[in-house]
Amino acid sequence: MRTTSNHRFARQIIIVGIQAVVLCLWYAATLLAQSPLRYPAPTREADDTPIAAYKQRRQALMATMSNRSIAVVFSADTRNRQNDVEYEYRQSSDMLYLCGFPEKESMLLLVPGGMTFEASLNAKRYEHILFVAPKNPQRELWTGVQYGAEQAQKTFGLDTVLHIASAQEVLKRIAPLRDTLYYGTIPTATAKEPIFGAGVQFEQSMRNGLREAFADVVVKSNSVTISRMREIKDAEELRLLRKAIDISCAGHRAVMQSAQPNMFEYEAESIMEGTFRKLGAEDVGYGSIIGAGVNSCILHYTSNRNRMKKGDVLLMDCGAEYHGYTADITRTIPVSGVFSKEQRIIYDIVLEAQDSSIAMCRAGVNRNAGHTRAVNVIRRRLLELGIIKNPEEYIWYFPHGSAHNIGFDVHDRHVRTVFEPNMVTTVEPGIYIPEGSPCDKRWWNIGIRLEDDVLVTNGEPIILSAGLPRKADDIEKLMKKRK
Ligand SMILES: [Mn+2]
Repeated sequence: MRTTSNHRFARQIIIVGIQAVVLCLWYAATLLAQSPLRYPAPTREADDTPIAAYKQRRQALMATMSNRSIAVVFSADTRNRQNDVEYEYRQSSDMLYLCGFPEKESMLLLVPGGMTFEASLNAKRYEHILFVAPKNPQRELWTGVQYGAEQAQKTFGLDTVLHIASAQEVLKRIAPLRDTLYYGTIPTATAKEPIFGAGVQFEQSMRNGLREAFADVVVKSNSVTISRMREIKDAEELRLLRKAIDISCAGHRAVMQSAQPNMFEYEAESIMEGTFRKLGAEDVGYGSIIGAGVNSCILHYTSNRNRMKKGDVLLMDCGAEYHGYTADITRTIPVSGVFSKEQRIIYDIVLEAQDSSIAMCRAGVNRNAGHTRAVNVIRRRLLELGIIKNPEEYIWYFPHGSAHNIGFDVHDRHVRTVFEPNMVTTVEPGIYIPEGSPCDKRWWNIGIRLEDDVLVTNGEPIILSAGLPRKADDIEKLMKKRK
């Protein structure tokens, strides 16, 4: 008898306890939802791309489309680092190019000729439509201010800005009236599950979904068309790219003026990237490659954890990102301040290869011509030095291509095979001879790459990174001024 009533009593206590906890949580949630905290809208930096330039680019893209088509452009996904930590968000390059809107969970819809949202005859027509995440004070408290639809429309000059939740509905309204739906680069096209390696094809499944929803509409990617536009830089792009390049040159210069034997590669990295940040760069355009000694022979060495020794060369392939645009610059310097005889010989070959390649960055020239020239120089010189016995062995020591576009991406997509004015390409030959290579060991552990960013014009190529010493003598001269 007694035990049953004890039981009943204990159960009652538990129930009351649970009710109290639920009540407290409910109260806290209610209070939080009524939080009076509000953040000011985000602002754009004064020197960022003018809104008119985005509009011009969108109109240029729409000029490639018929009035029977529409196009969607996606924002980037967030990338998970581990557990509940995400990598810092960076907008997709196509969104940055076409509207500059920086937030996740957004989408651009282009409707040549426009669409209406009302039945009336003189209803307003919308061509440039942006979808954004709604403003949410709880989210803003944790991860920063958001534009929200209203402010985004004021700031980015689109015809209208709607909530991302309405995107499907709007597509259902307009797509059946058109014959083609273009989509741009999709943020995560494929993924692999870890055991059987089966690919998850997001692009495929999105396309299938669209084809099912809009049976009579042709669904295809126009990311090549957008890349083709991005390949020729407009005046605003050149201005910001130059800024990214100038900042990057300053970073390289700062390391040249402070590198010392016994320093760690990561100390050089901190000087490089610290300078980028100090000069206003938001980020690096790619992981900094800073390798001394044998690490100079690893093309994409990014751990940067080793100590540099007196006789080493230090290879630095680093570029700052400024307002979305990235530079891509490589210099190789002697840790001691003076190149050894062998290092100097290899350095001058790479410089000769680079010079002969840069000379080919001209409108009308095939973009492989420069690389062919660089190969010819390096092959001939390596044969002369007896480092290779057979001409084709050059590939052991110069195993990569030596030119690519830069812009929003450090490797901007190539579409044209022939140079045109206002393309910006890198020129980056290199020679890498790690320890154990089948040649005289006096050449071992010399890895040298030189990379500059070159603007193609109607006349002479312009080396945008020319402000940074490129000749061995000039590097040694600058390094003499070290503290
Ligand atoms: Mn490069």
